[in-house]
Amino acid sequence: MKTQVAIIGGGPAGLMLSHVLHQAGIESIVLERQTREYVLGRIRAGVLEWGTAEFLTTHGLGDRLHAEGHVHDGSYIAWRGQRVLMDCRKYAGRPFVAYGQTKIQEDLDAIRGDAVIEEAIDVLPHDIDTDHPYVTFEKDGELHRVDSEFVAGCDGFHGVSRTVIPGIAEYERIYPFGWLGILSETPPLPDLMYANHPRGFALASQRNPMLSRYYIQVPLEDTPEDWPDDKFWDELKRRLPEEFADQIVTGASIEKSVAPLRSFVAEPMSHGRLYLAGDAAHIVPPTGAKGLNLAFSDVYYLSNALIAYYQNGSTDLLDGYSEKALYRVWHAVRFSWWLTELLHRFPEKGDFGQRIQESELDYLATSENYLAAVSEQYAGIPL
Ligand code: FAS
Ligand code: PHB
Repeated sequence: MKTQVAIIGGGPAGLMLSHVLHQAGIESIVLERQTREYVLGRIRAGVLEWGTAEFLTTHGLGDRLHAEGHVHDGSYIAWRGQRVLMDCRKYAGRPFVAYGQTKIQEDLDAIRGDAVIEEAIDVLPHDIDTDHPYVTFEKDGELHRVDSEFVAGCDGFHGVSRTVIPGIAEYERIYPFGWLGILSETPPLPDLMYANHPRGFALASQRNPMLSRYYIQVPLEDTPEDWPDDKFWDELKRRLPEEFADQIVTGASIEKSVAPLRSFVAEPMSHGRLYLAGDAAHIVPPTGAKGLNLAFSDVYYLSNALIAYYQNGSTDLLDGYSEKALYRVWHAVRFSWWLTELLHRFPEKGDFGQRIQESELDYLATSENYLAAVSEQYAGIPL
């Protein structure tokens, strides 16, 4: 097969890149290891920065997002009976949208699913240091080859693309706990709420008026089986302020999973004709709700660079892609690390650590400048 851009990975980054390039008349083929059903069935992010919502809307993916997404001015942080609003609309001039990644994947699949070769096994990029890279893969027991001019590595943290970049630098922090998340067909709290509590972190989030998403911090070795629904609801309610715990409508969980927390950045994000985007190059703990938004900001920069190349032969944006994307990546990685350190229980830091966190939160409640700075970062820096 022959194309202009061979894209490895059919998650939000890979499909959005293929779609934006297609709209600009640039061909691409997307190679996805899993089945279409598997990719569509994953439960992940739920918060879109306004810039991401605008990027999706500009490219024809705004209808259901604006019809079913829930626009929020900000999210609450609660601790020791107090709470503050990280008010994105007030301090950054733009709100955010609660809209599930599952729905975005469905919207992208509907508009660009035909470009995907699913169950593509042993995908491997070759000759990325030349002007004629190609990608090989196996499907139905047969070996296939895609000749291209560029390769985009959108294959997530466990993908192959990053592994073929020689001498890549990796920066990592692994957190000593995970997030146990559940989905329940119950009405959510009106706003998102992050809670710091001596028993551990908790988050109340949402997908739609009858679909709630809740998370609690758990030891990494815990499994969903260790947390029957009743035990989960009891623990969640203990960690949220009483007046909100009383509002929680409980019910049977329809999904329950534990996600490890990690901060990770790979540099550079390009080598020769291979360009990384999304989780293939960086991972953030979900505390700052930045993971999906960073994937789309990478695609925003990379698609602009490829379109400029195909429209006027300019390689300036391609040459500057890694540096430009990494500036926004480190900004989000730092904010997500800071919020994770502030809101989670670190046993090794003891009660002194808990008091330090609470004192920082008290300062957040008394300093409008500090709250404005935090709200601006939660809103996300403009693309
Ligand atoms: P993805 O991982 O979504 O997609 C990569 C695709 O490449 C996958 O479909 C994979 O099957 C495919 N692939 C991998 N290796 C391949 C290979 N060798 N060949 C071909 N295909 C290959 N973010 C938040 O903001 N909030 C959250 O609550 C949140 N929860 C998360 C929970 C989990 C369990 C995970 C893993 C992530 C979560 N994230 C969350 C972050 C998430 O939203 C990611 O940032 C987002 O999915 C990144 O999109 P992609 O870069 O497209 O990577
Ligand atoms: C979610 O709704 O899944 C969600 C929301 C905010 C976060 C992380 C996850 O910070």
